[in-house]
Amino acid sequence: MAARIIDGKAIAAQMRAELKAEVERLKAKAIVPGLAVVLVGDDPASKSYVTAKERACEEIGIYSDDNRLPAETTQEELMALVAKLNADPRINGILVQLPLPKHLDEGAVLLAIDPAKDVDGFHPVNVGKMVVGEEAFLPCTPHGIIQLLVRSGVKTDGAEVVVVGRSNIVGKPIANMLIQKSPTGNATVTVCHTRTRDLAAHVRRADIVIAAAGRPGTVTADMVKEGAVVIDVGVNRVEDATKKSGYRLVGDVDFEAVAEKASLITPVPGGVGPMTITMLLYNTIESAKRAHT
Ligand code: L34
Repeated sequence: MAARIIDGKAIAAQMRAELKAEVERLKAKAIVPGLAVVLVGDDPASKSYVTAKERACEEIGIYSDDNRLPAETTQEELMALVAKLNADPRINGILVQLPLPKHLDEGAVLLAIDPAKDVDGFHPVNVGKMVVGEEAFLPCTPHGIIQLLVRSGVKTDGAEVVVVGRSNIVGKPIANMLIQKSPTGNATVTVCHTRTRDLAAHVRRADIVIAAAGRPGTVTADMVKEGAVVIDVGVNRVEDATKKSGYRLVGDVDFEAVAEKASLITPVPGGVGPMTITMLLYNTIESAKRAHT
């Protein structure tokens, strides 16, 4: 079987058009959603994601407040900025791009963000609400994956899902979302990680594979069941002298070979990445609506 491509860029563009119309409706009621973006240091990948997030805000009419701090920023300075943004009524969402430089305490920063402005869904209050199935901001990457599945007609009810990776940003939340008793859940989920004994044996059973290990070549064609749906969350920069930038992006999946066996597959770039940004816009608009009801 040759896979159909799940075009994340196209699905993201369609959702952003819907969100733009929603922002216009809010503006007619004098509500302007606002997102504060915080980047500490100058990691090139983080810089490009943050810039893309700000540009996406502009495109759909969300006010964006850019906060770029030097790598030497202290914990106290960062905590003071978060406190200021918590108190600013123009700001409905606060995004602190991860990872932070090593000398900073990530957990303490995430805990300091007002849960009502935590549009990344990383505050323990929102994580806990998600786990027990209460309404909460859902983390953007897994939320984007759910949207890709829904909008591609993939049913999760009763499906065997194998998640490869157990990060707080992707693996843990997507596994939780997919086991919820809900129309976008009801899956049987296995989470694999670096200590899993026989990765291939698990992945071979999957109707849906979610590769979020952060390592190229993690999922190879021999591991994938004929007709499986493959979602590639990896965004790995590998050196490539033929590119102007000196690198190219690859996912965690051996795309060419796996595409021969899968029924549906996401590309990298142009798969999950654009949806992550789109769900951040979605959550910011939701937050603005909640602030005004
Ligand atoms: N706080 N930190 C916080 N929230 C997040 O949701 C993120 N994440 C991850 C890293 N740290 C974070 C992102 O924003 C990963 N991530 C992210 C966002 C966007 C893209 C990839 C990862 C993206 O747009 N990817 C494009 C290619 C971009 C490029 O050319 O470099 C794509 O098509 O996949």
